[in-house]
Amino acid sequence: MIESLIAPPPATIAPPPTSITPPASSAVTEPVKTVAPIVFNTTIQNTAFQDKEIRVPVGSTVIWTNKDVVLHTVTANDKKFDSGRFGQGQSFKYVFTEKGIYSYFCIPHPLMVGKVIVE
Ligand SMILES: [Cu+2]
Repeated sequence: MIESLIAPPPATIAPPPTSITPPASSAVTEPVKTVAPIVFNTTIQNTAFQDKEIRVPVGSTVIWTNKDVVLHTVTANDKKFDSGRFGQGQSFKYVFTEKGIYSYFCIPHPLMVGKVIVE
């Protein structure tokens, strides 16, 4: 038995997408508060992060400067950033482009901890 091939139906042309209208209740909009990013300088001294909690607006840069003679790191718990070991007088900087809470520690001294809160 030979079945004749049935030709596929002609491709239908999709209707143009309907334009999305904004909701009518958009008259009251909350003002968007934007806080300009800052540069926050902090130090590592006496085997401790001197600012345990740093609160900055999104887009801000945090600069850690090591005042100790021993090497330290600034390492995010989730490894999102890691300075590597850096010595006295050296700095590490990181730009926080996303809101969130960033907990970090020092690899040679795991009891050294701190966090950056980006708002
Ligand atoms: Cu350390």
